Amino acid sequence: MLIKRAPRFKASEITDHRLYLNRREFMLGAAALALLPTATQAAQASAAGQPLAAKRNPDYVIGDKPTDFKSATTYNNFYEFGTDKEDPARLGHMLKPRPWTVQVDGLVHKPKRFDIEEILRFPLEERVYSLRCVEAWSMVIPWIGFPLSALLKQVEPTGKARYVEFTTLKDPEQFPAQKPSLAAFGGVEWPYVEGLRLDEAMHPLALVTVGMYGQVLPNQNGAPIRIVVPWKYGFKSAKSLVRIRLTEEQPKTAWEKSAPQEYGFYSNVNPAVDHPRWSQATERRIGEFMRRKTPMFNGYAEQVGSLYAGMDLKKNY
Ligand SMILES: Nc1nc2c(c(=O)[nH]1)N[C@H]1C(S)=C(S)[C@@H](COP(=O)(O)O)O[C@H]1N2
Ligand SMILES: [Mo]
Repeated sequence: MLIKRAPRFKASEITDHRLYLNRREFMLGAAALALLPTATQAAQASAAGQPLAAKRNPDYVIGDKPTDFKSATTYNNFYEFGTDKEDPARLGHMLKPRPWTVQVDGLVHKPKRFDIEEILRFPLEERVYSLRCVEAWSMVIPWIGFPLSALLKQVEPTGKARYVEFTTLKDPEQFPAQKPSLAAFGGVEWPYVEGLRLDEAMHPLALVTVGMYGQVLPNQNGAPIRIVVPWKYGFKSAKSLVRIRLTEEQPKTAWEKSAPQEYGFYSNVNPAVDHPRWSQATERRIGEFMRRKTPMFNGYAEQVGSLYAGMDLKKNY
């Protein structure tokens, strides 16, 4: 039998967001980040690595084998630490996930600042979702969290609320790539902002996430609290959140601001709509050799398709 060897790396896999940097800016940024200390002792204010109990919810477990923990925690996109995949694991110790609060406000009857300890008292469950990055690779991760709808119900959105905006911490002391000298590093304006329509946010698949692989969320994966929206490209799943705001207007997301022709508000996983610089028809599952076909809505077409009934998904990419 003739086995056709696929090239190990296709151009599509190395043309990532960092092409946005002009070369000089990128080199300067990378050099500055390289001078920072690597992880000292683990004894930071961080709870990362501690076990976190959660019962698996079989209704939300895909059959695919989870990616190994090492890959899921050393191959990350978290531009606040730099644009290289290894930067978040190397510099993640600079983030202090305790103490931490999340402000949930905007168009709600009961705005509230949640302490992270209070967030951890929501009934936690384990769910296995794949995360499909817009760069055409994916991982399968056993997340721990609870439906975003449970959090939103507590603050009681008003009748005017139509969108939910998610904001990541802005603190250059903890996120080295936010240093003013590295402003616009990675092409992103800080803080990192993402958004969902309210009905998307209320969908049972949308998960407030505080852990993975039976542990408290590692810093490089968005400690202490992030969202995971499995039917959308990975960048919608914003990390290290400090604010969740209900709005009437569609939020302006960080990626829309930096490259509107490439990253729209919806960003549903859609193999039929190519990224302007590469195909989205297939993906490289980290740890596998053959590429896989990417399914519509990352495999959740049956569950989420009705949210987009009648919409032109080529226009609303
Ligand atoms: N605040 C913030 N959130 C972020 C990002 C980021 O750069 N900053 N990167 C996004 C992208 S592009 C992806 S693919 C996922 C990666 O999540 P993981 O590292 O836990 O796999 O996080 C998303 N959330
Ligand atoms: Mo991504």
